[in-house]
Amino acid sequence: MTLQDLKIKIEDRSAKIAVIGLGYVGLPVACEFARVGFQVIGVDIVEDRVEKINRGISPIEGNEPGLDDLLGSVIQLGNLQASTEYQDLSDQDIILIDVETPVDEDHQPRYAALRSVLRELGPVMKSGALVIVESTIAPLTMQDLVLPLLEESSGKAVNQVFFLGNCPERVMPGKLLKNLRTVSRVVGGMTTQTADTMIALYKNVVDADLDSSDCITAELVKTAENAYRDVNIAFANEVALICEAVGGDVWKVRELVNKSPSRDMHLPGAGVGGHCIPKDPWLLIANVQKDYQPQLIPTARAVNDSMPLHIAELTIKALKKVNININKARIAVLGYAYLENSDDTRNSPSEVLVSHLQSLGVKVIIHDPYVEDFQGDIFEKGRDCHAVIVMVKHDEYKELDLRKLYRVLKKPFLIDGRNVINEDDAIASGFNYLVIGK
Ligand code: SAJ
Repeated sequence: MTLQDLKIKIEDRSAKIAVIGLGYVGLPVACEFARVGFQVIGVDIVEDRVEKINRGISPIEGNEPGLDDLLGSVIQLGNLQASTEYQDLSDQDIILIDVETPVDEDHQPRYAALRSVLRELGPVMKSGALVIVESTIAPLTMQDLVLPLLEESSGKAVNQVFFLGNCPERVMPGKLLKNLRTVSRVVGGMTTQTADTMIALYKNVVDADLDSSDCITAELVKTAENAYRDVNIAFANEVALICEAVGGDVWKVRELVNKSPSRDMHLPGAGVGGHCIPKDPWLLIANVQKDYQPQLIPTARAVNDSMPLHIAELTIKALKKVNININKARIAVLGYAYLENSDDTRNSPSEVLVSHLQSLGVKVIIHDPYVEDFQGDIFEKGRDCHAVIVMVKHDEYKELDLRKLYRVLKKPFLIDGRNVINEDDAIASGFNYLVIGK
């Protein structure tokens, strides 16, 4: 089948779609194409996940508005079914790949999942199929890894017997479906005709710009947009550290800096977590080391990764002033998720803080209203603590009853890593209050 034939099948929605990887990206994508009338087969290696999905039950934790109902209805409709078998993809015209693309300890991309998908897919993929990688990948991955691996495993030639492109996802936990529908996408095709066909596909589910491009541009945009955010957060964090050193107030400084035109100083804080921002900057620079030594991006990562340890330092110094030995201290950490009002703890700065404090012999008690293991009564958790550290700006912490908290603590130290607590209230309630950047 030619791309022209495929485009016609897309337009009358008779094209058959497969989604490989039914996680927080793949599952909503599969549901969306099924919702608009395509026949979709989802493939995932986790048996339990496949079984749940076929029963119309979403395996995704956290609150994803609309997803549970949508999944139930497309399963009911029969437009979506999940399987663990690649063989079930052999008749699919379009194959979307949404598997994890993490980086490991030395910040190198780990493409084990992507490689195994390409190895399994090649032999079963039909002629004329269009394969689209939606996972975030380092620039040059399409050209140097995906294309050769797929040609080798399928024995088919790209742009002749199968077609290839990448369209990086731009979803955010907590609003997966909303983002999928309303955020623009860069559509990278190995050829412009491939990109056009991809746009015809995505037009069915995306109500935003679909920017036709080539594969390397799509790889660069996705990783650069997240590196942009990481560098900006690092800048805010460095200004906060400078303010602490010279006796400034970064919150006042930030407010006034942002009054000057085209400034957008981000929020300083206790660190940068999540599944995108800490990872994508490393993907952006992964394949350039031999030609150019990036400095700003790795340094920004180091600044952001140092913030949880800086919070620990502030706490240790405060307790030392009143002769409390850190290895005798009992400290409550408020917030374990990486992001406010979320239960997602991936790469959480709190994880770094807690293990560092525990390595110093501190007794750490964790509270987080969204994370199952750490829910419970804040005041019970705070009882007899020498200090409380706020690491996440969960809404609940904004209305904390400070007088009540003061009464249960052994020592009234309050270290605020996100500028959540009102300083005047904290001081009026008797706290020794410290906020990052001041
Ligand atoms: N953070 C700061 N200061 C800031 C902003 C964030 O310290 O000014 C911290 C947060 O506390 C968190 C981490 O950075 O620990 C990441 O926060 P985030 O707001 O960037 O949220 P994410 O990780 O969900 O990022 C997603 C990304 N979306 C996609 O990859 C599709 C990112 O591209 C978006 O820019 C971001 O959401 C967003 O705009 O909310």
